[in-house]
Amino acid sequence: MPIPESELIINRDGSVYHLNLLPDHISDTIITVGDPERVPLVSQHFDSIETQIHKREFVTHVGYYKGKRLTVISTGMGTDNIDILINELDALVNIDFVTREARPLEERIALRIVRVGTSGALQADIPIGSHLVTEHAVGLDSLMQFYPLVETGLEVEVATGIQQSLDLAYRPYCVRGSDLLREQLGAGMVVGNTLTCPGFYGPQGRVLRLDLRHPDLISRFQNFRYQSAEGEFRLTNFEMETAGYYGLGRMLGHEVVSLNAIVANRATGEFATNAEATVNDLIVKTLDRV
Ligand code: R1P
Ligand code: URA
Repeated sequence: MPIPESELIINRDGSVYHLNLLPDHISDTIITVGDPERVPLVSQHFDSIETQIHKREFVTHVGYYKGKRLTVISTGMGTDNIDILINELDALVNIDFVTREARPLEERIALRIVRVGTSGALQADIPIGSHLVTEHAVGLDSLMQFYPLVETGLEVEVATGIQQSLDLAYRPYCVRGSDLLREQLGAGMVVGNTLTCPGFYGPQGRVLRLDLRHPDLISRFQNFRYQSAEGEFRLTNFEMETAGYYGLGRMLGHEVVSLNAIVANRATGEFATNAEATVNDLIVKTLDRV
């Protein structure tokens, strides 16, 4: 059955609705960043840039790094944008835009999607300036209320434990990312479990003029532990997209990894004095490894 025009929206030039991209703009490895201004910070390292496209918060540069074709896209903030990003990227490679039919299962294309983002550490032993690769992501956002994500027993138990420790009305979701990409790209990085929050302030325990429902939210996150056969699980860092990437990546069959430049430490109360250098180091490391 062809996918109706209201569901898969194709612009007059044949590009997909929000990303504004054509299938030919998608390389098999895609680097994603939250901040649109970070896209040129990635592509400045390219040998050449063949295409630059911009719509809303989605800025895309396509080019070559040491002979390898790469697409870098900005997403803006939050898992609602990741819903758009991953669904539209998947449509670009796995749906025929003329017939509006999805590829048969055996012909599905698996993308490699690498998030290069900033993040705040939760634990005192993860210093500002470090790079962290996310093993499990825990989503406190509502995106997976709308998809049939299948979680492992360990993932359900971790998520249920976090629900209980925060006294939440709903169960968060927990998803492990690509082991392959974590090993390939994360060598030498802190391996962590990332909490994806539906906000930067209250959901990450920040108080400006509003009090928190749980004044001890940060210490509840810091002290959460889950013992499994694999060892002790603890939460290591905060950001706002990774769980959405991992959940949608799993369901659609794409390899996804989240790399985090640690720019804040919530245990010590510090913020980076040179966040740009930590981010640029992560960009260069990523480009050299993909
Ligand atoms: C908040 O400042 C933003 O920074 C982090 C969070 O996930 C959120 O998007 O990532 P980026 O630096 O990639 O945007
Ligand atoms: N991004 C976040 O979401 N939180 C932080 O503390 C830093 C960057």
